[in-house]
Amino acid sequence: MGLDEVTISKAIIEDFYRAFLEYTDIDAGIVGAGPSGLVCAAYLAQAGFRIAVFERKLSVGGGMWGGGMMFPRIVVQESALDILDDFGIRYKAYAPGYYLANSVEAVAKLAAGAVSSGAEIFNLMSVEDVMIREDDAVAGLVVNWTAVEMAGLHVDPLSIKAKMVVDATGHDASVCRIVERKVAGAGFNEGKGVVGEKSMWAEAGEKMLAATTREVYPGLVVTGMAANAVSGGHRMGPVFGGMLISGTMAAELVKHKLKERQ
Ligand code: 48F
Repeated sequence: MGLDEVTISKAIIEDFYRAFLEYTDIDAGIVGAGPSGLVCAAYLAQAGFRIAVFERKLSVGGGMWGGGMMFPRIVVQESALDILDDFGIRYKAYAPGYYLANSVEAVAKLAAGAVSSGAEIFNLMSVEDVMIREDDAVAGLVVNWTAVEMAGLHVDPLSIKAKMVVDATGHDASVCRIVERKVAGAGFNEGKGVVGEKSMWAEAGEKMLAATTREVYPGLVVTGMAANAVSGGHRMGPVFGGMLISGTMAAELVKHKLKERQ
């Protein structure tokens, strides 16, 4: 049988539009497909929720791809090994309490885990705004093609209704910054706004994540480095246990909120 280019085009267009339509009304929208966002998406989708991940870049994985200074290795602490096991990511012991994994394998398996659990990843899409409703809660995301943003084209975005939103945008904490900027007098983050992250201190940053991963505004949970950036936690460099655990915690918080509303 021959190959027909129009059939190939139709297959791609039809299936993508079906998915895009299906995900205009979701349980949770995860912004950012770095490690914390992917883990969060995978566990929520596994629990049966309709989950979409919006990633600005062509590639998923955020800051995990590049390992440490482009050496494609990451360090993971013992406390997060069960998450590596869940995703089938291999690791080896390096020193007591320190484990090593290949960053390319880790990203590939986190993404595969999220997708095969049922989450839909929309790459090349940037979240440029949120929807806030009368009850002063985040009620959705406003998205556009990253190419539109990069080219500075004047093209209006489209909106996605989401019961919960997760800011997993890393150091930028970009969703939280949008809420801070646009919701006048919202008292965002207990009135402090986005504090910004502090300098490198892996241990302190890791400890803070347990407290900084939280619902910072009604309907908006923050995870990963974005969580520390919002609350003034330290950056941590290429040690990823905290990011993975924070993604798990965010998934639990979102699950709890969604179940309350059922
Ligand atoms: O930065 P990123 O990997 O966030 P993370 O999950 O992990 C942080 C670590 O990679 C590392 C670290 C470990 O100690 O410090 O930095 O917290 O992934 C964030 C993703 O969000 C995307 C961005 O392209 C990246 O892939 N992103 C950021 N802003 C937007 C966005 C936006 N407005 N819309 C869509 N995607």
